[in-house]
Amino acid sequence: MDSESGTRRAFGDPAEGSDDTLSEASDTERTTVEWAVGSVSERLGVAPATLRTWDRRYGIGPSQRTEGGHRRYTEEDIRRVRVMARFTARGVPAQSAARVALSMDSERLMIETGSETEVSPPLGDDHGTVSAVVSAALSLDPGALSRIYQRTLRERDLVSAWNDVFAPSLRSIGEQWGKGALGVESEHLASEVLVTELRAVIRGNRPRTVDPDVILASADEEQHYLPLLALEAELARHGLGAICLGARVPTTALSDLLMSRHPSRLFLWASIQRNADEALWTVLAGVHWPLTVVLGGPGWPEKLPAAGRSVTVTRAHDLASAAHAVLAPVGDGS
Ligand code: B12
Repeated sequence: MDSESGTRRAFGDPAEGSDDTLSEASDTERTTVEWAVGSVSERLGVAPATLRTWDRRYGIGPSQRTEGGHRRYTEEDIRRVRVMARFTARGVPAQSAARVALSMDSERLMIETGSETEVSPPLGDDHGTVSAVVSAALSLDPGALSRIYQRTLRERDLVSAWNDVFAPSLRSIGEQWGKGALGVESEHLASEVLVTELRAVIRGNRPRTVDPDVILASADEEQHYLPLLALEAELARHGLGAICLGARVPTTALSDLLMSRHPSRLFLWASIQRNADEALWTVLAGVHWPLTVVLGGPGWPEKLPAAGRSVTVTRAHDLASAAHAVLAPVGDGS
């Protein structure tokens, strides 16, 4: 990479083409995430054409450009645009609004926009909401995360909230983490806050009685358990209270529970790859009462070992089908 593109100085005003949500730093000193016009538009609810005009006419725009000349906004650039948007919305002429916004230093911009972010989480369509989640995770902002999650849960049913917003946000966060664009602390925060909000749904819908027949667990050593909570919440909405054991349930403990209680339905989650020769399959081979085992997550082996004759093992590929399989009468493996 040559030095000019490395410094990302402003170029002319090329046509916008790239629609990337995030762009990664290309030199060693730049470690921040930058946002394309479309994403900024979704986050702030300001039309892309207006963003470009503010940049061209008043210098309220991105401090970065890609090598191809596409605009890239840093979080500070976005805060300045936010101030501009707030003033113009109140009727201040654009030129005066821009003068004030440009006079603000980093600290002032933080003060001016801190509370505003809290009042109106930047939601739009699904894509915008997912971007907002990722952005709040990146900024380590638990308040914004819970507001976005809560608002999503207010505006949609749980299955749609999970399928269209929460799971894509988690996947995007996982991808950004995989590329090194986002720290593991952001991943932890985004999931911790989601745990809290899903638990609130469970609490709000909790049936009077828990069915001791239904067990939900993450597999041995499996730390991921958000889908388990989503399922517990969805079952609760259908009036079914389950015993949810959470993450990393040792196979020995699961085995003891199965053998002592003889439940009729067991849901197991695995994000991380598992083996076909693990102890779980020996345990299931020893089950002699009607048991439906529903497996969720990408971690299960393609070819499943045989389980006991009275055991039906099915795979669920999404939240709705998992809920359907657990709610189905025992013996109905659909
Ligand atoms: C949040 C998170 C964490 C949190 C978990 C917190 C919690 N309370 O659950 C923490 C920080 C603890 C964590 C830890 C780790 N994580 Co992690 N994590 C994630 C993240 C971002 C979301 C997990 C999640 O809930 N996924 C739920 C959905 C979104 O998963 P999905 O696979 O897309 O779902 C598919 C299907 O299962 C189905 N589906 C979707 N939702 C539902 C719901 C139900 C009920 C059903 C049945 C199906 C279903 O549709 C999808 C398409 O097929 C994922 C990213 C990702 N893509 O999942 C990484 C991810 C799963 N983690 C990963 C890794 C590597 C780890 C660690 C090993 C990191 C480390 N080195 O320590 C440890 C795991 C240790 C262990 N032994 O378990 C990798 C796994 C790669 C792999 N396949 O091996 C991922 C994919 C990130 C990545 N891009 O690399 N993680």
